[in-house]
Amino acid sequence: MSQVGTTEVIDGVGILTIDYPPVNALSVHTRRALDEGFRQFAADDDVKAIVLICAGRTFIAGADISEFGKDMGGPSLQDVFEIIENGGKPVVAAIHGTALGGGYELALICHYRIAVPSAKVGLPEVALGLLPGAGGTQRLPRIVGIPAALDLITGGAPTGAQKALALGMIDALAEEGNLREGAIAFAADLIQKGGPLTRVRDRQDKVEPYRGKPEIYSEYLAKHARAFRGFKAPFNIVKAIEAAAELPFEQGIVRERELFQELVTSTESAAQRYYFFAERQGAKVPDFAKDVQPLAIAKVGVIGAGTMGTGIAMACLDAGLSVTMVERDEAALDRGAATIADTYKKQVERGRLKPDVAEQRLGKLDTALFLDAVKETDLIIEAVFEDMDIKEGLFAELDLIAKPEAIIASNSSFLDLNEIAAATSRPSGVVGLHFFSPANVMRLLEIVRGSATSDTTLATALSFAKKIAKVPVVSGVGPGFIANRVMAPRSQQALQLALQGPEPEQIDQAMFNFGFAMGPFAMADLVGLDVIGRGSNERTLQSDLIKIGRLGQKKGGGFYDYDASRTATPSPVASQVIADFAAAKGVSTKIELTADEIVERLLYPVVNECAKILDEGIAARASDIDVACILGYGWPVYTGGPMFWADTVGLGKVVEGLEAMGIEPAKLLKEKAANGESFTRG
Ligand code: 3H9
Repeated sequence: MSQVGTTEVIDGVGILTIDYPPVNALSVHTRRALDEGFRQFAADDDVKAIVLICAGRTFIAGADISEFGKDMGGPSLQDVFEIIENGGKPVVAAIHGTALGGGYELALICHYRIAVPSAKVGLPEVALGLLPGAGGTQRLPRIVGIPAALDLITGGAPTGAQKALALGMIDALAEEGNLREGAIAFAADLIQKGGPLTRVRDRQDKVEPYRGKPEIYSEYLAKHARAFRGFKAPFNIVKAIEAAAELPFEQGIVRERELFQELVTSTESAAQRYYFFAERQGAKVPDFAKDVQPLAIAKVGVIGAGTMGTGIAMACLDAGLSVTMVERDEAALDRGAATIADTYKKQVERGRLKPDVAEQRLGKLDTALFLDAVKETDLIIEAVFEDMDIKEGLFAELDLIAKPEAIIASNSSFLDLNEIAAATSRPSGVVGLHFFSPANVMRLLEIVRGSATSDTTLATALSFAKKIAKVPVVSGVGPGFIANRVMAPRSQQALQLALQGPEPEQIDQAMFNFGFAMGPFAMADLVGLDVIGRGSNERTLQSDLIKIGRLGQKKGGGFYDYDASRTATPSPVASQVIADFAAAKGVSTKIELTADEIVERLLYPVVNECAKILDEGIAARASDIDVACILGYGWPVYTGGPMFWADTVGLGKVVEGLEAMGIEPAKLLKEKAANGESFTRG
């Protein structure tokens, strides 16, 4: 027996324990251990029933994602499934942690599933641009029916044990902490009862009512058109589930296999699998001592009760932390506190939050008008007006008030963190925590590492990010840090292009088609032209629009005209302002571009900025930039982010495109293109 699997027999129950850290993924080693274990039990006449259980933090969390696209070797999943399903002995999957993807598909092959109440089960392959390719699309509908299977598999979210029991996804609950005993007792009971074995594949009752109803699938796709846009996997998932209703099981499996194969070889899935690991890389800082212990954070001080301050406060409250929110202006403080209370109230009304949990969270919020109130907090996050003098003054004050070991963080989105830190006597305890708005919703947290930020401070910032369920990306100090800096050229290029002929709606449409939720002009109108242009005295296209009261959606017009329900239509007034501005700037060349050319004009310069930021060491890895753009700017995940996308396009082509636009390609970009290298592959 390999080290990954151990077997033992207790009173006729064979117990196979899989131990392959960290998540017992179905690697070649795990498959081998399963194959050997089940063969051994099949040959052992003393074994009348089998329990499959896992050691460590979780049941099998799926296929080994790092194996896709490689020669897998060893027994296939199909081989393993065959001996479990048709081995003639009842098999009970004993689930703790998360039984996901291939792990839950394996549990579906077993004749019974028992789980502890804290366990979760599900088929999350859609997030990797895949579909469950080991029978999940054929077996789950046979348990839960077609409509539920559509939601569960295209949504991908894991289902908690209680709900899973109600849906039939598991058969029984074991006592928390007593899974092994519970599963053995369950198996012993099966031996006693005897009787024929039930296989999920043979069940028809849940799919029969949906047979011959193709409209179910077309209506489902139409209903979710917005969410599925640009992705490949949801469409193949729907086709596979339709096959579960329409085809005999064996043929359904063949169809699933074809549809899986299409996905696993697609660029979209490669991008999404890359992104899975990229997200987890962010917390691993390359030049950083591994054994540094983070400080404990229980109480957080938030300075500023504006949009950012209240969002940050809620992100902390949501994670069970105590928050003291300070604002010098009483009315602003009251407004901020009311916003928080109101947000929780709405979440309760929508059934997203239990009333007692909302109350607990609000119970952990203190408000104060004086900075002194944060003197006991472990972490202080400043979210005041973006002005260096104000920040320096505040940090000098906080330095005197805060506990010596407290960490003081700035939420500034572009100011120099080293300068801010220098206003204190403890620059090693100062770090940037750049949240994206709304801070309680957006998952990205840029952690800005100043030149004096200590490893302990950085480790604490990283563990704080995990605590509040954010994805951290560490950035060096530089204007705009990572996401804002690399995405800035997209807007600049859009504004320039608009002077040369293409209308804002044509440019926005090209960005929408690429996969962004909206283009730069629609985005500017949403945020407000006055907010975007703040701090600049130059004459710009935006300042010309502002001058005539076109501040964006809130004023009924910006780059677009808006009706009362804020629906946008192209604006002849804005077009005239653009034409006048172009004339004033002496731009007379008029060009016509295709949507693809617009994408190149707007996004190649983004790639160029990414290369610069990587070369400067502001970002440690190309994947960190991709994560920042995907989570901070809604860059479509199925393209993998700007760096992965540039590799897909070909760096030589990007260099040529930039040169044709009269933009000097970054040194690193040119080098990589010349050497045939990539940013993200291999
Ligand atoms: C599939 O099953 C296809 C099938 O239909 C079969 C087709 C034939 N593989 O997230 P964490 C690593 S597709 C390889 O930080 P947590 C992860 O990279 C798969 N590695 O922990 C990390 O490594 P490191 C369907 C994996 O406690 C470490 O484990 N399954 C895999 O926050 C810890 O991960 C999924 O999509 C994997 N499958 O969350 C589930 N999973 O320490 C994907 C994890 O070096 N996994 N790693 O950075 C998850 O959702 C979470 O990892 C889980 C644990 C909830 C399990």
